[in-house]
Amino acid sequence: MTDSNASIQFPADFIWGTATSSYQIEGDREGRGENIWDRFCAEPGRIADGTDGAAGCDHVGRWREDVALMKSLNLKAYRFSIAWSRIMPAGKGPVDGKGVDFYKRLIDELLANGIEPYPTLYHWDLPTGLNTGWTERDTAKAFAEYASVTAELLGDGVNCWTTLNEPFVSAHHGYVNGEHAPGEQSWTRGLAAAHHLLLGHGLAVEAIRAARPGCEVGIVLNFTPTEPATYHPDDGDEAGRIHEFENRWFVEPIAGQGYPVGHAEYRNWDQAEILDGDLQIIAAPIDFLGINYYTRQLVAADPARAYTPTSVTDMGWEIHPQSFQDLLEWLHRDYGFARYLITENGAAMADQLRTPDGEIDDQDRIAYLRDHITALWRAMENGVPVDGYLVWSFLDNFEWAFGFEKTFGIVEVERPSMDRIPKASARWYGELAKSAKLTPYD
Ligand code: IFM
Repeated sequence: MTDSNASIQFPADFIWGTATSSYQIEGDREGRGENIWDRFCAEPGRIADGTDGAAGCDHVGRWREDVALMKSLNLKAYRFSIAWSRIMPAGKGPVDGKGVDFYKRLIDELLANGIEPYPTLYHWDLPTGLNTGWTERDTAKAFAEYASVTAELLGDGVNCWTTLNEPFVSAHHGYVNGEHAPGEQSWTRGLAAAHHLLLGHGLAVEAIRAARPGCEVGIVLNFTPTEPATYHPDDGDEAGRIHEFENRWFVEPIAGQGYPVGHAEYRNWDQAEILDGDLQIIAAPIDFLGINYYTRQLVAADPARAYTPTSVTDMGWEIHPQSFQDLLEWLHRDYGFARYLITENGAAMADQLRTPDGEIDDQDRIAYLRDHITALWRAMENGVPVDGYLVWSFLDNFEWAFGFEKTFGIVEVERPSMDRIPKASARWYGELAKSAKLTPYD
């Protein structure tokens, strides 16, 4: 519905919230088993600023304060991830009651404050105690076991689970380009990892539904709309290949369409990892698709034809809200999932300006959020059923290989005090969450 001032009124039950992940914010390294990021960060040169995520944002020490802050910002949903090695320190076997209690208390506190918990079971922090990576089939089975135990132990207050966060990034950055843990560089192993991640997802869907009949289950996929930078045929081929692996590879098997043929052939994938029945398991019906969107890419096969965007975030990612609308419409048209949840969208910005009160005055982040939420609205107007929108991120946190240099939060975390200071964007987003009304332009 659009009123005469051209402002957008979202439905009253539209879900406004934020998102984080365990390794990026929790801290309390002693309270859990080791994971692959602990090891990766310890290798010299892996993290740009030489830090690691061990201290996170001390969320384990400050979860109550964090929930109170969310409530003060009128937020109605919080997506967080559960650290597998906090529930099962070795990845399988004995459960750690302290870890379970931490998440139970967090979930109870969220509910007591009217905030819906959206836990994700895996956001990249694989326990090293498993002694296997995602290249091994056993990891998928261990993940399903962990999903079953966790849904059983924590499921009382949870209506909505997501299995994996961004399996593309786990497989590609972890096993193909080596920028993320465990830091391998092999297409063969990357494709094996991708298949086992998806298999783990399908097995976990079954496990969660068995443990908690009636709850909703989905997966979070990231998408980067990809087009050729020029009309040169090589750029078209390159864009098609990248689009197949970054955008289609994960959604198509989940939608029951199997893997895109072109990329499998291009990589000479012999598909030895696919056993009878795997594709049916992966295609287990989901209740909603979680979508992470940040940017688009225009690709050139030859650097001489490279496209240089004019408007970028501090990550160098092009700001292009129209691609967000197009993405949502493409996904719904081609795959027709029942519902969608925007599980991440947001921007790292330099955050150098302050208000007279000393708060970060991030008008650029506000503009990014406003334009992307407007694009989302347009997709909804065109028939895409989206339930809610979760900003990445609630807090400035450990941005993986970039360390703490890149700040995505709507709340600043001052170091070393770890004090939380809402930015102008937090106030702006809090007002939007309260009124559900957005003015597309200032
Ligand atoms: O910080 C990450 C998050 O862990 C996964 N999605 C993208 C974010 C920004 O890079």
